[in-house]
Amino acid sequence: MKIEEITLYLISMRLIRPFETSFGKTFDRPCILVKVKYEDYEGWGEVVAGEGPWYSYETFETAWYILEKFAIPLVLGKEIEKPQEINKLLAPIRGHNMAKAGIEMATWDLYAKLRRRPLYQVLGGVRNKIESGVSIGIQKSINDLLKLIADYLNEGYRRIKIKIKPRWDVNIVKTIRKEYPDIPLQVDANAAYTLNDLPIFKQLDQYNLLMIEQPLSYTDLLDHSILQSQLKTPICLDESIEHLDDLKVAIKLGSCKVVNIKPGRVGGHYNSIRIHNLSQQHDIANWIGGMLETGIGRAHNVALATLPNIKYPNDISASKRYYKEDIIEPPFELNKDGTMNVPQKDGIGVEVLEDRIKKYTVKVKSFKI
Ligand code: OSB
Ligand code: MG
Repeated sequence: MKIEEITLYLISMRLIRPFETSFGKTFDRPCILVKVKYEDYEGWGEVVAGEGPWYSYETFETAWYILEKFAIPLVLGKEIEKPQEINKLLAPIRGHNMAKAGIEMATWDLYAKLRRRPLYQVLGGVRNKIESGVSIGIQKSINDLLKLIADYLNEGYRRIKIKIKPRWDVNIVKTIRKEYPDIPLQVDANAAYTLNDLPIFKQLDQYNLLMIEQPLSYTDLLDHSILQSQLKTPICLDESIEHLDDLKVAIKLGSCKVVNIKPGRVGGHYNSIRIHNLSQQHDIANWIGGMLETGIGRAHNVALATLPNIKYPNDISASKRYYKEDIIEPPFELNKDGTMNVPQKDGIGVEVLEDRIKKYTVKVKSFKI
């Protein structure tokens, strides 16, 4: 196959509820959608870079620039047999994984549609339902947080993750545990602490948390290994693992026991699978993280969540937990038991609603051979 045309759409989606983490608050989710075409087939991908360089250095504007100026010229019109080859074509570009992942994942969707198979099977998935958890941002008050937790548990979500930051941590967890001694609960610090905060982690360690996600700096695998050696709660790395090489170091140092995989963060499905496989060989459990994706990115995440070493509920929630209307049909819904069905149609398995995309489009550009 050959990518004959690529279209980029910059869209902006209003979140049902602003999402606050230790690095800031998001009201509107900007995102770039990528459509690739070959003959009568199309594949869709999503670039998860946000408004500012907070979660990673990429933003939707740097991603657009890298795509238009460097990535698209490297792939357009090249004969490829498998989507893995997109990785090689894009290798001259250092970093910018989210920009690369947009094209790479769209190519996987295209490839699966050409082969007339659902994406999850092409990726090596082994289940047709996945487990859903929910990630709850920092709230105005602990009461607001408790109310949201009650609602989400009612809907069936299998695990609650809360965002923490200095002074919104031990007390919050303590209060939640008073009300819910046994629910699967985890915290995500988005790199807001240092080793000087060891006493805070020692306290968090007493609350039977499923894991503590990205407590320390996004570049510091060494300090994570020191922290992990002092805690019984597993550390889960998110921001720190951008490459397979990061995982190799983390394994050698003992920096974590769990790795969340976000295909955008690591450059797409192929790198996600490689990180998954190396994790599996070293008894590091995986689950799939989220970046407040639209239905397109969500469909890709659902497909990845069917891989065998996915051992915890994922940050893959129902469409309506994020957006009033999704840009795909049918929207992703939660089963009463907290699982989500994996689409069984070809490719990402959901219909992309181009009319709806138009409604949210800020900018669009097509590139042809
Ligand atoms: O660290 O997991 C994170 C959203 C934006 C940026 C970083 C993170 C998140 C989430 C949201 O936790 C998970 C979701 O999409 O439901
Ligand atoms: Mg995280």
